Amino acid sequence: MPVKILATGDIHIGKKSAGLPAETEEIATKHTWMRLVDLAIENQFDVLLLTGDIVDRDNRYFEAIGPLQTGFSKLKTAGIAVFIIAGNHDFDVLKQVVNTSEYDNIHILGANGNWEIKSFSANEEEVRFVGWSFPERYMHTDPLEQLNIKDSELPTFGLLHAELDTPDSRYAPVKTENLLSHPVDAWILGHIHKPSTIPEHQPFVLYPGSPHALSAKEQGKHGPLQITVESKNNIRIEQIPLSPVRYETLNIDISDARDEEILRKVVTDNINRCREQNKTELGEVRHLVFDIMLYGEHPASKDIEKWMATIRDDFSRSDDELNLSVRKVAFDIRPGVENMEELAKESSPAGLLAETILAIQNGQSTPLLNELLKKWKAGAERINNSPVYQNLKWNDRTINVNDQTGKKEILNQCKRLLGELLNQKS
Ligand SMILES: [Mn+2]
Repeated sequence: MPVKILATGDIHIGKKSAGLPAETEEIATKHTWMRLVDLAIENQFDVLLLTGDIVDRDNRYFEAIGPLQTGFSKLKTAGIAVFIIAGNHDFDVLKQVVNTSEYDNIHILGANGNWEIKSFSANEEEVRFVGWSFPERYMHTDPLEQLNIKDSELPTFGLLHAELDTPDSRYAPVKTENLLSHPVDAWILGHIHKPSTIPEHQPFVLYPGSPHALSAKEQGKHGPLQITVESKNNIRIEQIPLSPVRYETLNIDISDARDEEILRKVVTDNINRCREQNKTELGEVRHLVFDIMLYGEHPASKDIEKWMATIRDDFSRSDDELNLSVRKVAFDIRPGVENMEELAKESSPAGLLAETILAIQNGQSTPLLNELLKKWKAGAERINNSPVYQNLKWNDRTINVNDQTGKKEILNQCKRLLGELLNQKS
């Protein structure tokens, strides 16, 4: 029988999600904590791992103590073990909230910044947990320098609240390569609220992220990790969507929105598509919050802004159990040109830009376009070869220097410039 582990961090009990039109009970993280406890019990997990910042520093005593103790008691009754490390937010408060003599199922690992390793057995399988807790609010050095563990036959999980590959971080700067140098099968980290994608390779290095999205910076799916340990070489990890709030950004091309009705349809279609694409992950979501970026080319950008204000007001409607809302609308609209061919005949700067745009769109060339392309290529090569950018190369961040990429860039710039020129005229 496998060992079933539920892992999460950064619950920040005491906080609630920002940017919602109305305050409802479930947007407070303490409710997500209780749902997490219920999930662990209902799905018969053996262990709950908590990777720090469970309690938010600003609200650490009043709001957190009640729910935490209720949750820990329920877990104890259900026979579920809890392994916790402290983060920068709760380095001082956890010890006070968790009286470990009262809860023998709860283990705070690595108190006072000393690494600690504990083994745990369930279903005739044994695993190891190794962890380190923040000793104070800031930690400027890499805690891994103090870690010394021996290889083992047992599946080993590392718990650490830290910031990866950010040398000047105040929050335990850790190099990924140092994580990989220890005999650990999966590193479960805390501090970063955005869940990291789960890599295929081992050892695993992952941020479960916050189980409850707190702001528009924390987009997409949020929830704890389910870790199924069959053996040292067979560890399966999947994320369970649990957050009651989900933030999404929609980029919508409004170039064809001639009137308010069409704009409304374009926006609604995009929202419905987003819901459709993510429908398997929306079961627990009660608030779906959108940031909408309208872009494109339109002869009357002021109209678009006016129409969108009405649509936004009409928009917040609730259907079933899912509340939809728009947190923010942004515009990047270039005034379109009614007759580009006519304009291209003019010898003005606007005419030259129009001619260049048409040439790119029709796959033709002009002396100006050739000249621009040559300059773009030289500039792009210079950037690619600049020592400043060498470090980014591993990430495929170099510019693809070819005609197609160049023309696309030039087309965008010509359109933007033409928009600005025509705007000045009116
Ligand atoms: Mn933190």
